[in-house]
Amino acid sequence: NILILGACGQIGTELTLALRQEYSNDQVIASDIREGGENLMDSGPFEILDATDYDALEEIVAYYEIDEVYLMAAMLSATAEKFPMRAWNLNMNSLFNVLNLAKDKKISSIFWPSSIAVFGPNTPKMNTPQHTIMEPSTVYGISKQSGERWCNYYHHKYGVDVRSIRYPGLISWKTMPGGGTTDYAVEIYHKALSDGEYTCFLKEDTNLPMMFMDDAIRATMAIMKTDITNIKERSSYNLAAMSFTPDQIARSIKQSIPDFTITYNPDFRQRIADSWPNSIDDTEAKADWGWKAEFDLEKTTNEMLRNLKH
Ligand code: VAH
Repeated sequence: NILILGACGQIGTELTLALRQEYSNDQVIASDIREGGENLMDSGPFEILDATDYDALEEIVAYYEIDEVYLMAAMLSATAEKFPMRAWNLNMNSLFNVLNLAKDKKISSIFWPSSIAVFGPNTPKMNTPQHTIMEPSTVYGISKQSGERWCNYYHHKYGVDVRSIRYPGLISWKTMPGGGTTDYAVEIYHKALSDGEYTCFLKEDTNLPMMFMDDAIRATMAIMKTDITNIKERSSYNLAAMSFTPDQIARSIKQSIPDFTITYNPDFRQRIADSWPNSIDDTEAKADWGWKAEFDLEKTTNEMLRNLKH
């Protein structure tokens, strides 16, 4: 059976629903520190669970006979800057809990999300390669870079089958994101429909790697399904779909909502965004497990506005 930690989050919600489509509802146990939306709660087993509580986690793994864990619980980049020690505790101790369950053969495989946040100000910004300098300047980025090192260590030392993807900024409509720097790219669609205008907390030319959630979910399920011999990167895989600036996403929205206006009022998140790459080279994900993105900015905007209109 499958257990998702952080099932109420931006990725966790859609991942749970997608896995319940793929497998049977009762095989996919959702858990989070708090309850989620009814579509999540009504579609299968749910447990209130603190991912940093090893004993509680071990009990749920035994009770539901879990063999695969998706660890989607984390504190994201903006919030982590406000609460560094809480972010480190959540992001790292939840990872140690699942890695140690696998080391002790209590579960058989793990998915753990990394992020483009592992890259820092002196990482090459264009077509950032899989292997390059990584000096993250955010708490979140430090936790993700350290998490990658631990995943790689547990695989090579204990044979743990942990697989990981460096997600770009993710755009989705089913659940609001929580505390990320790329959240502007979700908020802008909601505000365009509700207010016809949006004040963006990043500068208009801030070019960031982004991905529509359907692509991210498909990649996550693909990497977990592919034959273990295809997984060559045991830190985390670069993954790419598109890159755009606030100005470009605003223009794509104006195609459907001509009167939409955007203004810019950069805040502390600008410095976080400026430390990240502009675009990502995902040659290895393409070569090792056949990755191919399907959503560009135009398709993303159409999907977001179509689904948010109701
Ligand atoms: C964040 N959405 O903004 C996350 C993600 C690359 C960005 O890690 O923190």
